[in-house]
Amino acid sequence: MYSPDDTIVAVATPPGRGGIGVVRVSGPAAGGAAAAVLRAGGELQPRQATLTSVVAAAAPGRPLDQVVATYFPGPASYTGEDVVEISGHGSPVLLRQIVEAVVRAGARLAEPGEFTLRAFVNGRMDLIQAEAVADLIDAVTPLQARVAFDQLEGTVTATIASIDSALFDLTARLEASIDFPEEGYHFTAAVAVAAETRGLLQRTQALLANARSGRLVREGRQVVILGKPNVGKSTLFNRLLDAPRAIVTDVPGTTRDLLTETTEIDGLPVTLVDTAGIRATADAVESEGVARARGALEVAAAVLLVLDRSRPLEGADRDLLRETAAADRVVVVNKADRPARWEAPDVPAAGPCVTVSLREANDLCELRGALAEVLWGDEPLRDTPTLSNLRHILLVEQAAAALARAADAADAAAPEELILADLQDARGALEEVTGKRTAEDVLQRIFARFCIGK
Ligand SMILES: Nc1nc2c(ncn2[C@@H]2O[C@H](COP(=O)(O)OP(=O)(O)OP(=O)(O)O)[C@@H](O)[C@H]2O)c(=O)[nH]1
Ligand SMILES: [Mg+2]
Repeated sequence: MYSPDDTIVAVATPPGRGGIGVVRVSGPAAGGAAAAVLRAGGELQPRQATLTSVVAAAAPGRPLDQVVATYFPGPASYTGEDVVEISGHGSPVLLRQIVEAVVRAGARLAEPGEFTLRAFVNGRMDLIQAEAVADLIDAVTPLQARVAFDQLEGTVTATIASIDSALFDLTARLEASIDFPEEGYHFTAAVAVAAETRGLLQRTQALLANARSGRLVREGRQVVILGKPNVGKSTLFNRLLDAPRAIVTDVPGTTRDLLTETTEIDGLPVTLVDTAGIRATADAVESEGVARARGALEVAAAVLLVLDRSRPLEGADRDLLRETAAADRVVVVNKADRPARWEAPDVPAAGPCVTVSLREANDLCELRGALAEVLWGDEPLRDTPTLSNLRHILLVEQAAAALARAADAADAAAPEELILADLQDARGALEEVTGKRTAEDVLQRIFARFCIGK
């Protein structure tokens, strides 16, 4: 990995123009680099915003911009190192010049996620919290942000750390028993080991109990909109997104490709996929679109099947009803503003069926409700789930399995070595969650998800 001796710099605010833009500098030479580019007239006072100007190394006489600079001395900074934040006007050109000036003063450009990586390496946060930073920044719903923030605050960290330290204690006693065999279970009795292990297993399982809803909050669900051409799929897509994202025309076969957008339903992220109307066609582009629509059905969590009530129900509609019968599905009977050619009960459809007019201004409450019901039913989403990241969930599951094995072994009064091996597996898995022992390639993969400046 990168050397911690380097001092790194990057623009920390998003690309584009804004009221302000922040350049972040971190590392042993942060203070020196800042002094070289700022005209602060003396050292920056720790944690005090200083109004000053920034100059380019090439032309020290002419300020580039007026800025506010703040110095956070390590170790009590975001990265644990000396950090200087320079807030200038949010112009990409200016911010680039400030970064350049800092680089000339001895820093190098930061890699993606390197500030947070350093915070992790310096023990300012564990891996759960570092990953929560990325989740918090990426959150698209308030619930996602809340779950991520809870993790950043250390809820999961604290639970795992306390299970891990109890495990450490238990393994230490078992190791002592092994080291002094003549004493037998002197340091800890087999029944006590079994009871303690079951207690830890329970706590681990409690952590997993709402992981399903945690994953749901973090990852959301994909919903594919299917139907014959011209039934109003793209109209539905736009209505649910509240934006005219897809082209809507009265020409059947308007949509050719898959369109994907994320929205929220009930505070949870839903990725909607608009598709080409399904029909047999000689047009090469359209038939590729139809193939993609069918492909989308295979990966989606649920289907919105749109039917047009103002036209007779055809074989193609019935085929689609049959093809999607096994899926989690809401049948949307559209164009209710026009004379009906058939009624909803004529549809041999299992599951919810909602009659609407997507063209009229209505709130789609019933449809959203039916979709929410199909997607997460009575999943308890109102309590903030703790685990949400699949990497964490899989490792905690591994720990739970190892604890269960250890408890069974202890029940059967198996040799201490066997029990110990399982307990150590459990510890290994838990410590991989927090990053206490995590392979470098795993770290690299995690931090590659970040943008530069985070
Ligand atoms: N009267 C009426 N027309 C509607 C309604 N919903 C959609 N339409 C019209 O139906 C036509 C087709 O709508 P689209 O949303 O493009 O249909 P689609 O299913 O995406 O069509 P393709 O992309 O061709 O498969 C457009 O002219 C819409 O304005 C409705 O509730 N009532
Ligand atoms: Mg369309």
